[in-house]
Amino acid sequence: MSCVSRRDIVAVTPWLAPIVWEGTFDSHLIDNIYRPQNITIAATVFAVGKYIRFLQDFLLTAEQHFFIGYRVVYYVFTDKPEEVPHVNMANNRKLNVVSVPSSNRWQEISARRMELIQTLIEEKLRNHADYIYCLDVDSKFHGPWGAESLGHLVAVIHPGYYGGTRSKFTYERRSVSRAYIAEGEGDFYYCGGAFGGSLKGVHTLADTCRWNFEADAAEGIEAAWQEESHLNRYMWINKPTKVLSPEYLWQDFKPRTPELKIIRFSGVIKNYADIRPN
Ligand code: UD2
Repeated sequence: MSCVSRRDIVAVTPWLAPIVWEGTFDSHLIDNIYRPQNITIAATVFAVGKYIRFLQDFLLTAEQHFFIGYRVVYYVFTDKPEEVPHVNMANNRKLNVVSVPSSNRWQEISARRMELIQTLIEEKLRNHADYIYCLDVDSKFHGPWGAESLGHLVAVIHPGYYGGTRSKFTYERRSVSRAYIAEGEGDFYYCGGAFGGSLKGVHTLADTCRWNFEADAAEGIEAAWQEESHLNRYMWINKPTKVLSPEYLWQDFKPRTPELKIIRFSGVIKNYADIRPN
């Protein structure tokens, strides 16, 4: 058994959900549970406008590290289907392209993801996938991300806030927004760049966040961090059944801290002025 105990991190939430860190699980044992179930994992990734440039590295590295040995179907949402790179994939893995309109506001691109994920689950995934992970494209895999991450509702602790105090979390603080979290409330600050779970778990999340986002928009309100704010509100009310440590979404510009024995997935350094539509 490759599992060792860790004393330097917290590995369980107060509502008794595991917090997954390297050294807290035995991947061989977990694979023995999930491989016989013949599950399919869907992965969504948005590559709209200039973000198409990140897709090749995302896919190449996912093919080295993301659910290796499992059936994986990528859904790439893009306004540039002709620029989707060809990446060789194992037999049990494939890629589908979904065309979406271009947008002049980056906030809208990131925010519409919930609606598109909801529709994808309703129209394409039911009976075709068991779990779904929704990932930022401006990122690369560096280490294994596998079945240890599976759960009904899975959130990733944002790398910028895992050590900090709750008062510093950038939750939406205006009570007029449906993403509102009051001072003194909230558990972790989760990232919008990676989340997932069972189809049912993610469908309810996407549906709720979309509804709240649109109801806010109808009143002229945009939450501080768009869908990330709505996701944080959702995860506070509906506790995730599994929480992934920042190993599952680090940021390349951040110096690695001692708790981090491995980086599995991480956001690349980017120049916002260069890649966002405005
Ligand atoms: C944070 C979140 C991101 C999202 C955003 C709030 C992390 C690490 N990142 O990142 O997930 O919650 O805040 O809105 O948690 N995209 C395009 N084209 C664009 C703009 C965005 O395809 O022109 C897609 C793309 O998949 C990208 C994602 O939207 O990865 C998020 O946008 P971002 O990376 O610019 O957001 P960022 O880094 O500020």
